[in-house]
Amino acid sequence: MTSRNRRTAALLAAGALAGSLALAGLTSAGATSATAGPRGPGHGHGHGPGHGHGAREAVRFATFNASLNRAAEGGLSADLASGDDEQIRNAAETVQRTRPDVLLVNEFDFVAGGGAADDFRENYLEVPQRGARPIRYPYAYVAPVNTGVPSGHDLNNDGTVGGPDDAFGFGTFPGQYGMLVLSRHPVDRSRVRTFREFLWADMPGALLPEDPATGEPWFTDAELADVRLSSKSHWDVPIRVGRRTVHFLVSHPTPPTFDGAEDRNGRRNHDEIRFWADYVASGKRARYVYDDRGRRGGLPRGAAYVIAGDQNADPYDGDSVPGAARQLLTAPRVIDPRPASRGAVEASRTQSGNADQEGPARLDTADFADPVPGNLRVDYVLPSRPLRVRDAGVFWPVAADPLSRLTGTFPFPTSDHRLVWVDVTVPGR
Ligand SMILES: [Ca+2]
Ligand SMILES: [Ca+2]
Ligand SMILES: [Ca+2]
Ligand SMILES: [Ca+2]
Repeated sequence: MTSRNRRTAALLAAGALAGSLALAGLTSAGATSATAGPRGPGHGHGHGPGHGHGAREAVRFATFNASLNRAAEGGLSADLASGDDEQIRNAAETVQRTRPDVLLVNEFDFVAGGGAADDFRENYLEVPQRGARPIRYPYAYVAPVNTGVPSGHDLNNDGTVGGPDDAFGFGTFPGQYGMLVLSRHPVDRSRVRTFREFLWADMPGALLPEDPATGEPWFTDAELADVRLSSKSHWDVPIRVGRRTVHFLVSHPTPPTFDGAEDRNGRRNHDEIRFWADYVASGKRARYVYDDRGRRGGLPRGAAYVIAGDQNADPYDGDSVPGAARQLLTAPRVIDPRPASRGAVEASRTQSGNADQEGPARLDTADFADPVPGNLRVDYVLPSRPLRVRDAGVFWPVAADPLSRLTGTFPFPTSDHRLVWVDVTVPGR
């Protein structure tokens, strides 16, 4: 109740400020569109008065690994409560400048009860950050994740049990690197499906690792009976857009690195990505799938979906299992809008190591260490037919753009990842 009252008060305050800052908001929207191309954020996409019929129908889906994780449990909550954490302000401003309608935030520590999601909205997103217009998300979805949850097994085979590498997903405390969905459209909560406890061994043809020295399975039978596929979680979050439902399929597969020759993380990354490819195929291919309530099967046939998240896999470069990212790019009915930025092209020229890469620099979404792995395309927003793509982009301004202060160079002011957005229209909404 206390939280609800605070929230209402904050909303009223934000509303009062919004009027006086409308001019500043319009000015900055112009600056943003210059960084993201002629049809970038803030242009031809509006919810306020004065926008055309077509523009009002577009829904902006986005993914942003905002690096809102902290080293210790409770750390993020404290920073969210303060309202003046510089990095969180930058993350909030990034969202305010790009204005997604439906947003996945990766690396947002899970806090039971939803207090972190409330504080992020009240104390940051609904507060104007450096002249950017506040943004209000009436709907949020958070749930527990596997990171930092002790498995009770020696999963990394170092001879001892315990620590972040033996958890169901890498993490130093339960919930570290969690996920958050924010939406301006209603979340159909009763129909959300989560796949946190799905067992890796229950995926037919799983790429389960072997010990390269012995050729024996990396995991014991007892471990395989417990080892979960999802390093955080996989959520099917139905979003109601008018009369239609769009399934927002979100996850954050483990990085393929930080392992050994057995490549247990690379293999898990591949299969975490494969999960959605099978799920959207529906029918026979998805028959093995079960959710955390025991319900079997994949997406309803023909349903509209948007896959979103940091997949930790580039179609061309980096350490992921070959073909891992392509599983999504070639999924049934998927559309790859190939979101791009000029900032990524500029970064590939000014940083070492990217010249030898195969993938087009303009599609990069993360500014990783150079020369290895270099900058990669790892963050995806992939809509499906019957949705229609209107526009897409990556928020990565060139250095000459004042908003490049939000993306920056290492050590990053906000995150090593960039926000990726796609505008779609929903037929028959
Ligand atoms: Ca261990
Ligand atoms: Ca590996
Ligand atoms: Ca880099
Ligand atoms: Ca690249």
